[in-house]
Amino acid sequence: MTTLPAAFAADAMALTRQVKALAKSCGFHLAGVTSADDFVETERVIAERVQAGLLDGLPWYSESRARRGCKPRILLPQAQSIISLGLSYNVPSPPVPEDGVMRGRISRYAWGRDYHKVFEQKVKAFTKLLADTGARQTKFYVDYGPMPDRAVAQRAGLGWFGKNTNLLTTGLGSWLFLAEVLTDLSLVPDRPLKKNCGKCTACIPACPTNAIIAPYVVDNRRCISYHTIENRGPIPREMRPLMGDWVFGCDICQDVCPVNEQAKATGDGAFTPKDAEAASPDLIAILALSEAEFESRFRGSAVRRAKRAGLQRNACVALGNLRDTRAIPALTHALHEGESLVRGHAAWALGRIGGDAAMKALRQAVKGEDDSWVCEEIAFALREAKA
Ligand code: B12
Ligand code: SF4
Ligand code: SF4
Repeated sequence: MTTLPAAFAADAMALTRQVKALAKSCGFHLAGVTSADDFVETERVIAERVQAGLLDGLPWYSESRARRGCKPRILLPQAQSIISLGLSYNVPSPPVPEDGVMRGRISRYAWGRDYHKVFEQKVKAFTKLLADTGARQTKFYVDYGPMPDRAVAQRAGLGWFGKNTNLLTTGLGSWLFLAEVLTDLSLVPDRPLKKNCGKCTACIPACPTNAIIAPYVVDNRRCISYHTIENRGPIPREMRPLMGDWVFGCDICQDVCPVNEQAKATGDGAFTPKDAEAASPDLIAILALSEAEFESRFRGSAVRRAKRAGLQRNACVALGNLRDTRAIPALTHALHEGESLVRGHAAWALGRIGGDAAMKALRQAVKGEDDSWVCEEIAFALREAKA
């Protein structure tokens, strides 16, 4: 009788090792296990942040959805274990062409194929293999699920919370996508790592918009990543000058992180940019994209999420921040031809560049403009250009 638990534990350990080996064979860089117990502390933290408005702007991110995501057995009643999976996207950076073209920046995670698709393919292959080990029930989430991916990964020992809120890992840094598989298999949980950021605070002052309002707390409404990807409306005027040349996402709080200096550039090949444009796009060319051209250029890429008007809005802001008079003709064209969202931001960019040509374009545009918000942007831009 007394040998049974030991035998059971040995079996569970062997199964856990087998499951992790299967995850590696499917191309995942990291795999860890945690129990299917509730994420009590995470639920508390998330509810507090939602109530404080720190996740405002994300209509799909509700408190009730997040609370559900912290209770794995609501998602899969038979769940015994959660397998946390990490996939590195740290591929070598393409050199920025030195051709004098006005370029924006796309964050590293979106240089190659859309990670949701890459992850889904790999996770599906993995869950098939899990079934062969005896799993009868599995359910997986890739980013867009209700589960708190970082908290799952932290508890499964993949890494630790950075003060920029990203999950940091030894060897791969924070350049890592996360997903999880809930399963009825009884696996041996990993222990959370005992690591932390120590005295480092580099990411906090490096954030140009002060979005990291305290260690481990990001205010979504101030984050460039939110504004360039998720925000479907105008970018608040006070944020625009702080956004630099980012047109999709932002990597600053990860670029300055010393843990990332040690990160191996061995990310999945699917994330390799096909050319320099995929990381540093020509901003004028973005402004000129038709809907069909946008679709064909960004098919299979995460950048599609911003939609054409959102990306062109972002290109206007980046051009305004570059303050290069060569952008005036393209911005003037956008001021007449674009959707109202783009017209308003083109006006702002012209006001920021300033000078006679920009003023002339703004004065002419106001005559034919019938959208009150765009008129307001033009009036503001004219005041800026004069100043
Ligand atoms: C909403 C969201 C966003 C929002 C809000 C970001 C945020 N920090 O909350 C926006 C649009 C701004 C965003 C941006 C980005 N995101 Co995002 N995003 C998410 C999403 C969908 C939910 C995150 C969430 O629940 N936030 C709520 C807050 C409360 O949780 P949290 O910030 O993670 O905080 C945790 C810790 O800080 C910790 N904590 C809190 N207090 C304390 C106190 C102490 C002392 C300690 C130790 C810990 C601690 O507990 C919290 C809960 O786990 C997840 C996917 C998912 N389903 O989980 C992806 C996810 C977090 N994003 C991801 C990525 C890659 C990004 C970007 C890097 C993309 C980019 N380059 O532009 C940026 C990074 C910006 C940043 N500094 O966070 C990855 C992160 C991978 C990683 N290694 O961490 C995820 C996991 C997607 C994925 N499946 O791979 N994102
Ligand atoms: S992603 Fe950019 S804007 Fe957002 S917290 Fe990090 S540095 Fe700040
Ligand atoms: S920059 Fe420093 S404080 Fe910020 S996440 Fe990295 S190690 Fe932590």
